[in-house]
Amino acid sequence: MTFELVDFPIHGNHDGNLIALEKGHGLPFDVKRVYYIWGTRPNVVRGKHAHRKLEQMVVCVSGSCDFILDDGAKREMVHLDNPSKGLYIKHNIWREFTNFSDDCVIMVLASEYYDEADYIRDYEVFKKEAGR
Ligand code: T46
Repeated sequence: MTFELVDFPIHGNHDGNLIALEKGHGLPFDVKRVYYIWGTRPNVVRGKHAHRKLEQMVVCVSGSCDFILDDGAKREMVHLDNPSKGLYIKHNIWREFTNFSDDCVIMVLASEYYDEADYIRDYEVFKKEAGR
């Protein structure tokens, strides 16, 4: 399965915590785009697509949610509830995410600019392209 849960080093002291991400230090790619998601109702299921090229680092900076990741052969669920952990999702992985807490804020660092042509929104097409 081409995803990884990454532990970020925390620069913490009595004032609180800080995490810095740089290419090669927590981030495996150059960041071209950042977006964040909040205010999603608990039972909504977002995602339901894969990407042909895009790689992303997903950080749940507040609250919690569940990511379901699927490589066409196997499905795994990852619970995100810690801003010091990043979910690194490579290309060709079907993702769905749901079970949002009221205070859930997800920040996503992306390796490419937004491009609708990079999305695979049909599960059968995804499986075919992934060779499954
Ligand atoms: C992903 C998961 C984790 C833009 O205009 N620019 C952007 O950079 C993005 C990401 C979205 N949009 C527009 C496209 C749609 O009209 O925002 C709207 C919502 O996007 P979408 O339905 O794709 O959102 P999610 O939450 O299902 O998926 C997003 C990312 O699109 C996707 O790459 O992996 O978050």
